[in-house]
Amino acid sequence: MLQIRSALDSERLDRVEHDLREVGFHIIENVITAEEADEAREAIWKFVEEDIANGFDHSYGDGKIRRVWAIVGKSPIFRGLIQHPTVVAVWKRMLGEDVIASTFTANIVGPDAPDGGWHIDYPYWAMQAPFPAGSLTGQTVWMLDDFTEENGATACIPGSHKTLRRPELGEAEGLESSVAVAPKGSIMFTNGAIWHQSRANRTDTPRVGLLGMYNRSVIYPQEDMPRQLTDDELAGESDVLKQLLGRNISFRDPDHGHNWHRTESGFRQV
Ligand SMILES: O=C(O)CCC(=O)C(=O)O
Ligand SMILES: [Fe+2]
Repeated sequence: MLQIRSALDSERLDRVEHDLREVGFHIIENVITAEEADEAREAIWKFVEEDIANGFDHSYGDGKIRRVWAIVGKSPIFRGLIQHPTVVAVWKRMLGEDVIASTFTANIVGPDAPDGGWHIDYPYWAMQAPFPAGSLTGQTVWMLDDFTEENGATACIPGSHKTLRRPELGEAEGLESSVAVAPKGSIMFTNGAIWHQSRANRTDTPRVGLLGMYNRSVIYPQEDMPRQLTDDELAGESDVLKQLLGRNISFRDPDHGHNWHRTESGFRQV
């Protein structure tokens, strides 16, 4: 089981915030132990096998990069990681106390995979530029393998989030990038607007990462987070997890919300 050792002290949190605003990313090493990373990695491989058996296999990048969706409902390990205090502290600071999760998936960059392509993350890729300044969303890259120069680590272009737009085709190629090299169990936080990609994997071993995105609470999540756990499954879970899954947004609650709902007999306000 996941051992929570320490959350961040306020000095480190200040540094993370500074880097996310000014540089666009920040790495914290060894947030979980190598053994915990191994356990999570093994669980992901089980899901891959299940996805293949069920016909839900999602791959791209010449079929060599593989995605596992909706992992939070699939194992208590990921219910723990999505609400890890270090992660929640960072995103509460950047995105508000009422932050929600937007998507939590695994991304597996297999042997000989090409680079993933320079991009920005949701909701920016769904938005017209210029993007609003200030953070709408942030990415959490959990490294379940050592990330190296050779095995498909994530690369970012420092400062590119400040352009408040997506890269033009080919534009990022000539720019200096920074590769997230760190031991398994580490996290890279990124500003969701930064230009980034997974690099090509030139080794014979898959590189497994988890991607946890967090949004300001008014932004519709990328995955259907509220329904990843049933009411029964969620009953014994923490308030933080309920919040992250968007189960505590009172104005959206169909029974107690303040917005208008369509019913058989017209619209009503509840
Ligand atoms: O797995 C990675 O290194 C990054 C992938 C990524 O940026 C994404 O899927 O949005
Ligand atoms: Fe991305």
